[in-house]
Amino acid sequence: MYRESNGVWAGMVVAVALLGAAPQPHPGVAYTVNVKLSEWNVVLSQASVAAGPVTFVITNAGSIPHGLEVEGQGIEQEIETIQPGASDTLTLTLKPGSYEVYCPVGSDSHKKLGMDTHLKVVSATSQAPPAAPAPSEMSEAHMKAERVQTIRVRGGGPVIQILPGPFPFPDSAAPILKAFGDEREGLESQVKNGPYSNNVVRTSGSFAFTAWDKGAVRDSVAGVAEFATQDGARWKLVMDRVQTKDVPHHPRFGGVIMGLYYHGVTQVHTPLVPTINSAVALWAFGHLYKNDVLVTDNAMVHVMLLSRTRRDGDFALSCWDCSKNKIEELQLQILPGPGEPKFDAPGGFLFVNWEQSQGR
Ligand SMILES: [Cu+2]
Repeated sequence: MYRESNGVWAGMVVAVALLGAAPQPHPGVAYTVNVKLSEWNVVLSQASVAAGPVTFVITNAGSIPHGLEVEGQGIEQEIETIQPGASDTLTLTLKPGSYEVYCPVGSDSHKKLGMDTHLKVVSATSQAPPAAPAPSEMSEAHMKAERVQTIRVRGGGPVIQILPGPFPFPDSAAPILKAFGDEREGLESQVKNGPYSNNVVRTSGSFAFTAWDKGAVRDSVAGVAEFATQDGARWKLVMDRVQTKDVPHHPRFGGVIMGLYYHGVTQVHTPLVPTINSAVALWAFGHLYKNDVLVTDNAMVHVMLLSRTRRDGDFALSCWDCSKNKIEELQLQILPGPGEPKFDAPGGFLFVNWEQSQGR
């Protein structure tokens, strides 16, 4: 405690030495707050400023487009989305109070992934704000890690297998595909013959799992899916551990995340699924068996309980923004593990939906 006090005083001495009478603003001169955007953080150069004009100098240091919104005390202002490597500025006159500073891209999905912080604005005539650093990413991650949420999901209703075929919304996805850089080529081939098609067959099966969202890296999952495919094969998947490795467009949220808007226009995960709201999304490794014979212990699994995307009857994809639909579609996607051969199934992957599912 004594050491910390010393640290604060040392900081204030430095701040006063550098800024003279700071933080009293010079008339007409705006404070500058540098803002660094990346996946998935908003880092401010300082946690507090004096009231008055404030210029945010915003840099996108990430690898996908981001934006910035400042909200509080009756103010709600945002910049246009900026591309990776680009910068922009936003000048606002701020009254004392607390402001939320976040990325609004993707119906707040980037915010939910962690691109959210706060700026404190203090009265210009009061004492100097301490030159405290912005809250560290570590401490925020630590706070998030304290919350544990559990969801139990059971598949129900019609079971369908989705076979490779053309993606029905290529025009809607085209502008978004541009932002996907190196991944674009692979995605464009999926537009022609991928797993988000209307090439659907009815099948049968069961799927139930429990997932725990424990914050940064301690999530877990346990569950079993059993289903038949079009060719009559019987598949069984046992999930017992999550995948946690993030790549820019494919954050895996420590394995499990609940209540997120993503896909489509959100710039999170593939744009080749309509924009949806998910009760739970998870990435896992699984043990996969075909007709009781082990295929792999490292199957790559993506599961979502999401707002409905497909039509009754023929199960064609029926919306581009499906985020307001009822959350009852349970998607199971299984791909071979890293370096493993494709599955003996159409397209080399398994994609099965339970159309009327429940989570609690
Ligand atoms: Cu963002």
